[in-house]
Amino acid sequence: MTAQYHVCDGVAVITLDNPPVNGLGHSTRIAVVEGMTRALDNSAVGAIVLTGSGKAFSGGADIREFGTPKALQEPSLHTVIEIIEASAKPVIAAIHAVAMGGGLELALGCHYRLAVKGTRIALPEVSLGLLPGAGGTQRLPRAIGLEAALNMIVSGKTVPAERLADTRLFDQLVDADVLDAAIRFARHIAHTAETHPKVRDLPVRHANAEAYLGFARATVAASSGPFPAPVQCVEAVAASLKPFDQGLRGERDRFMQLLGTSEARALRHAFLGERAASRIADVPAGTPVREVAKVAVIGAGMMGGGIGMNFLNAGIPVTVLETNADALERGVATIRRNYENSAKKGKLTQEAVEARMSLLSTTLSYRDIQDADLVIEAVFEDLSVKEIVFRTLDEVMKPGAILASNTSTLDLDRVASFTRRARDVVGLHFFSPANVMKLLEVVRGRETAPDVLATVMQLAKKIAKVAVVSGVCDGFIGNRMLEQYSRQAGFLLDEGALPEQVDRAIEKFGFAMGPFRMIDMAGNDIAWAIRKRRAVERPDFNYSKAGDLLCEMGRFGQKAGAGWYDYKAGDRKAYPSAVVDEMIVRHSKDLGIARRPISDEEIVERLVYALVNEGALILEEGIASKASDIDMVYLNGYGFPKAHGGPMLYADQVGILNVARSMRRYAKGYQGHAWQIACSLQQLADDGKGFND
Ligand code: 3H9
Repeated sequence: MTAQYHVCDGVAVITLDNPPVNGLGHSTRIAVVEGMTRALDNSAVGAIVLTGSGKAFSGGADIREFGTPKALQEPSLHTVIEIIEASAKPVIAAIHAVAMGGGLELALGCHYRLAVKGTRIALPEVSLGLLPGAGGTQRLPRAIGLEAALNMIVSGKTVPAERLADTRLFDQLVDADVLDAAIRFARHIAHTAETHPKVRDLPVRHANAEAYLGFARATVAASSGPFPAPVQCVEAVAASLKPFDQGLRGERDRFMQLLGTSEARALRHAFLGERAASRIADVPAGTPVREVAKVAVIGAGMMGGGIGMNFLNAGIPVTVLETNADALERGVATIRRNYENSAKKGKLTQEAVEARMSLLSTTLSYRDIQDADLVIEAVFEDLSVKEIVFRTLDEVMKPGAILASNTSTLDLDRVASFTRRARDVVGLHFFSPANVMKLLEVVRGRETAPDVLATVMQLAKKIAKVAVVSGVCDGFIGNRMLEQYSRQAGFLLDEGALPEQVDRAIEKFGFAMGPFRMIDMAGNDIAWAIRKRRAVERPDFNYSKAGDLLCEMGRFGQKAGAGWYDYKAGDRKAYPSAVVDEMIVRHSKDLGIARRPISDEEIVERLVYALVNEGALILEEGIASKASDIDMVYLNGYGFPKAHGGPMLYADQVGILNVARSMRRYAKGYQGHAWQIACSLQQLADDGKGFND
């Protein structure tokens, strides 16, 4: 049973019992209705208390049921709330920890609500591409006022219960033991009141509703990008000014409409995918973890400093090691400057800046880091440099310390082989700027121990990263796929496109930044060096030569004031460059290519499908264990548009058959050999399935 029922001295207590957060799935809804029926049928029961077990009152509708028939099966959440609201016996919600989404809507259907102070209250459906669909858009404005409700519903933000203490949302806030308080309240109310209040009967208050809604409509429409839900939230809340049942019907229609959108599917996928990424098939949930109370970072450059900040932010002491005092001083100054900037923007108090800086220490000697529980190397990306570092770490670090490399391309198993403790070695690939970017690729070596993996996955949560496990291969999940994407971008130039067109097309699709603006920021010289290495390692793996010609012109990107684009001093804006465009056109001529107009649609397909095909190979090889892991890498580390849910989900939404058909067409074109369609992708196309089915 996913809800328990017991009677205690004239009060029936229905306890939601559906871990982890009492999601209101089908079986829970049935169990609540059964509890209500028993309570209403029992003449010895005078009042009913509805509460939740474990770590939440309720986190809302069961997100995992969306997209399945169970989501809409009766009793729906509407029906459950209707039964509660219509009950002749008073129903009291006893709320603790979390009341979100459908959970809050359920509480709003009760006659009275008691909550523990500090309870997190939200209608966060908008973050899932939805609106509150079980009366929230109608009852919350009645309980807390139009404007406050609209703000909560459009932003999806969580507020502590105390902030709503003066509203009709709560009848009492208590310090602890809300169930006990609710039972006492229930006994009292059962004997003293004849009728019990319903939120639906309250008026919606606002001094100037029409003007306010006009303002809200305009601002929300301007800021919601490709997502339809925020605007729909405003309209649903606006309808709360109408008679209750009319508003409720409107809410239902809008909810159903949003539920089927690709944006809602993408956001749901992101929510569940982030959490699924932390589950590793052969590392069971209860695997013991190592304590990480002290961290050391080797290298005080931009990467090392950013990595260190993550731990300082989480209250974990960090020692940064460098080879010379100047580099250390510069590194510490950069960390302080970053914090001071956050303080200037009001994101941190000065005390918090000092508290974080006080956890930071520096050293030039490995002896001072030997008792760290985790050491992360962020030195120059060269195997011989890493070898020196890891041989030294093996000598000095205490037994059981986790030895991590921030390598983005090198073979982690080689790195581990420089030590006599390969089980303790793991890759922690942070993305720049490391204190900002959410993604952490956790690279699992051949011998990495399960408890090391479990420890770093848990630690990743503590430092607010989305951690995804990758096997060992060149570029791991993210950069390996990016290489195919970049290759296609280059080939498009050879055939007829210009950098600005490619960037514009993919940015219109929703990417934060197109490939040419991105590489100008990262440095064309870095990509050039990788291509030179590749030419030796894999001579069959070709690229457009336009990137090399660009580097030969000294156009290394923003840092050189010139790259694929022109840049002006003190301005990061990219200006199309006539010189570069000329070079590209000349290069096509030298290749004997008659340049052709290329549509934006082709640009998007070739770039995104190149990611998809490599993603499919990565799955086949077991480098990533599930398609959603790949999507989490791209959503959190590479600026893939959230509205599309990642390359693999996007392919599913387009239909794998259509994707494969386009790939076959491109395989017949210029540099068609780059389209070696992955067998697994072809198989899915043949079976009419998707990567995420
Ligand atoms: C809705 O209510 C629609 C209605 O308006 C209308 C219906 C008709 N369902 O985040 P955590 C799981 S839409 C199922 O790591 P935390 C989650 O997957 C819903 N499962 O923990 C994870 O599972 P696992 C509106 C859920 O303590 C585990 O719980 N509600 C749900 O950091 C722990 O999650 C929301 O959008 C759910 N609703 O945070 C609330 N929620 O361990 C979304 C969580 O197997 N949830 N899980 O990987 C949250 O914001 C946070 O999870 C919460 C707990 C604050 C509740």
